[in-house]
Amino acid sequence: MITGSLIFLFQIGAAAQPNAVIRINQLGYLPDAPKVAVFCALQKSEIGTFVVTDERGTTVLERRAEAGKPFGPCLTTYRLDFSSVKRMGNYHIRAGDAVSPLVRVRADAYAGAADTLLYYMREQRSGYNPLFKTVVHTHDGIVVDDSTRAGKFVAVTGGWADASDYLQYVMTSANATFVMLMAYRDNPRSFADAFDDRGLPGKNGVPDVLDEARHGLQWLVRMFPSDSEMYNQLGDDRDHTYWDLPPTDSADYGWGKGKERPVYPCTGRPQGLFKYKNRSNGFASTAGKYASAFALASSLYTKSDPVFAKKLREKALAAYAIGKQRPGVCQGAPGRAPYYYEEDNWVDDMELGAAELYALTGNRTYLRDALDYASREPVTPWMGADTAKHYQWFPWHNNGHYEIWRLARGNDRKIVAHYYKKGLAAVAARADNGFRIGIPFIWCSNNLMASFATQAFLYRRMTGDNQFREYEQAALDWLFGANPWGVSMVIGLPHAAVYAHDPHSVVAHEMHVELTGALLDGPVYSSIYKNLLGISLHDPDEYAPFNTGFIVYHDDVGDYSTNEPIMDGTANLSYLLTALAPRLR
Ligand SMILES: [Ca+2]
Ligand SMILES: [Ca+2]
Repeated sequence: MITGSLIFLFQIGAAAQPNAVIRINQLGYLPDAPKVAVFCALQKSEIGTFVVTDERGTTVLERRAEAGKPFGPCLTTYRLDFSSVKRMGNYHIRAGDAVSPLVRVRADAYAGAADTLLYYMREQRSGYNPLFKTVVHTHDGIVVDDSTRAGKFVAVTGGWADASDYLQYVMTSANATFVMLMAYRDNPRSFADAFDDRGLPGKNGVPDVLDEARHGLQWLVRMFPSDSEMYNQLGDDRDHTYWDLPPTDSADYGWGKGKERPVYPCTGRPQGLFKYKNRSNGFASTAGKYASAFALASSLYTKSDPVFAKKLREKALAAYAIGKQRPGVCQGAPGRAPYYYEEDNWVDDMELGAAELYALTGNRTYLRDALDYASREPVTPWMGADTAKHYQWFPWHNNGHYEIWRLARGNDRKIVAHYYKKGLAAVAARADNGFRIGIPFIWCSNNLMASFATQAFLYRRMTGDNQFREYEQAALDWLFGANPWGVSMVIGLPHAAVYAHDPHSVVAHEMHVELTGALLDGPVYSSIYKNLLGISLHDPDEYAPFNTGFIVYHDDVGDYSTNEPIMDGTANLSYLLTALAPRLR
């Protein structure tokens, strides 16, 4: 086994030494979409034209390559625009000495991709977990950091582990739930039904995306049990002490290994039981997210489950009211380590909550609130910036603007479309390179990439304006292989052949399973990678020739900064993938 792995690594290492490569979207290109492959050479070089051949080897296009600016390890880049190839089929692109992988042009290039993401969501389930076929984390949890309720047991089993640790956050889980509901609402016929409510194989008459969203909703309901108890986080980074599996999680929170996990409420005050404190000063960032997920769900369940819909409506109204009373952020709570979710914005969350409550109730006060909140943060602040703190501006794009546009009329629609445009323009202004990428490479860069592409897609739908189409496509292509490493950032998508086989995940590592559907954190600035605590590669770096620039990516279990799958980012990508997919029925 070990010998085999070493040979495999050696072969990949040997194969990864070319002077020039052609990077493509391995999932494929839609016939009418812009189609660009990127030529990357590790030294200065020049090419003239590129050639596209079909399956028979017949040349279908020969064109001049468009020189681009260097990017990372690619000291030479050219953009190979083959948009005019619209006939469905398989192609290869040749430029200089480089040959591309198989290029797919298909109307159904994205069919089933969003359903594939759901495999990872199911694998991340707390409560009943279909991978382990047992209930995991059965003792959740005991309230901490609350002057009146500390020590109380609250029944909050369920939801999803956030990433490869087992911490759980309302911040990310409510957004994941919202996005999956939104994806279903806008594209109900693009999702399959092949799994039941427990996540086990077998259809149950419910689209699988709704099975997954409901699993999230049930946990969110438990985390907001009454108007005076709004919980925000389950577990803390003491979880990281042990490298163990969910059913045998031996984290010790002060009352013995494998016992109850701590439950953090929103308090409106800085939190942290030990040395490190966050900067919490309110409830609204969390309250708005509860309100938006509950309100949208209530609308969707009105006919199929009126009892659940009524409960969700009451909780949406209550959560929103709390957010109005207690503006400010309710951040992730650090434990022993300095890292936590440092969300600094809350008007985006209240905007989305208000928009969904307007959709649910028809009460125009909520629409006025939504427009007011929107005007206070027109652009999600990472857009156009070099850097940001960890999850400082979350969600990564503001779905609230799109939701307002769906519901409003006249000039209000133009206003929110213009807000999106300003953010897109700020990122595009930084994208003057061969890959057309303008996001900052902070931790979880793939989430920024997916959100930029989604915002650009929504803007295009809202306005018909195609001025950011090239950048939207470049961000999408990046996620599926048009990046310096030629790696699809989602594990196990059929047709996207090159992806991570050694993610930072104890489940993948110990169980020898592939985390199908998982979106990885993605490349980071090499300066970030070098300064993280306790990070090191376990194996030789098969992508070493491409890790010489300002950003790095490693397919290595030891790299928790670039190669860790992430739940909320995976869910966030589901909207765009289903919007690009054909209807199944
Ligand atoms: Ca189902
Ligand atoms: Ca926010």
